[in-house]
Amino acid sequence: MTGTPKALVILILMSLLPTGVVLSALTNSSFEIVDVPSRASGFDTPAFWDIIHYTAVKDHFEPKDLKDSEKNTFWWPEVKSDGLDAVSGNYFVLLSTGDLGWVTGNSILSQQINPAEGQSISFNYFFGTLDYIPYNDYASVRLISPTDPNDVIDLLIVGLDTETNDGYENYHQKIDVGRHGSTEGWQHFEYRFTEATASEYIFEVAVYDVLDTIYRSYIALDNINLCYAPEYGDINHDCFVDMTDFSLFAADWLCDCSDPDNLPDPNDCPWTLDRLGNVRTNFAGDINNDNAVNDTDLEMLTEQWLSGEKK
Ligand SMILES: [Ca+2]
Ligand SMILES: [Ca+2]
Ligand SMILES: [Ca+2]
Ligand SMILES: [Ca+2]
Repeated sequence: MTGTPKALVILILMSLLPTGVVLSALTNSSFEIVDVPSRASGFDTPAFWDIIHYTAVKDHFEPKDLKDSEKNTFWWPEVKSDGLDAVSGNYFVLLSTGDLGWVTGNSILSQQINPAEGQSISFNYFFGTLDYIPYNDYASVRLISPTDPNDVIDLLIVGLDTETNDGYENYHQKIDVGRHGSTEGWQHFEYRFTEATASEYIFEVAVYDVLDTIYRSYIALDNINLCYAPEYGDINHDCFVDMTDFSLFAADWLCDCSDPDNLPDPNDCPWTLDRLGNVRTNFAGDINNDNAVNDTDLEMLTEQWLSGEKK
């Protein structure tokens, strides 16, 4: 494989000039602003959001139920080793089916949005469950018309048996984490509004207990953006392609896991095996998602250079 020298890449990208405009966004979309006073220890609520039950601002998360003896039972890599930290800023929001003690049940977070055609809503999320089949807990992210509760866009559902359940066919993305499973770290979701779908909505995030309330499930969110995002290349998901993205890209330059029989040192190029035994890379620079960071990704990054909406 051949690669473009890094110095040349920097030269190409630096030769372009910045553009971009500031437009509307969600309020407290990175959960850095906390309502005071907090209602209970470890339970600070996010300002500017409507909440039901356990919806707390956190700077770190490790589930209370994950005892040492159980660590091999649960597939929660990342959270097991270091806990979960914020994607942007210092804080993120965590919804739980039962961490408040005096109340168990479904937790919901919502805020009204007014997207324009061509804008997208995107966010980073983590889901983990201590539960198992058939107690198929799940979390959902939906857009609901403020005037007609039946007018809904189902964006994301993540939990147990989400891919086989007949009730979930309208969701744009369905993620099944498996028993005692998780998304194995932060994931990213994006939905772009068309002329037909650009309208006022309630942006709603919820986590649900199913059948009983014994074992908890969690969804965490951070870095929500409503903006004119680039089609691709915005590696840190801040709506603009610039040097921050290039730095992340360059760190993985020429990492290649496309051949499972010839894998690089995981200390040089981050990869792990997922719960099904498949190679799972974490290459920020892999823009076309082919498990390799090479000239193809560089070309894509260059195409989108300084595009999007600078904040
Ligand atoms: Ca944040
Ligand atoms: Ca449960
Ligand atoms: Ca960016
Ligand atoms: Ca690639």
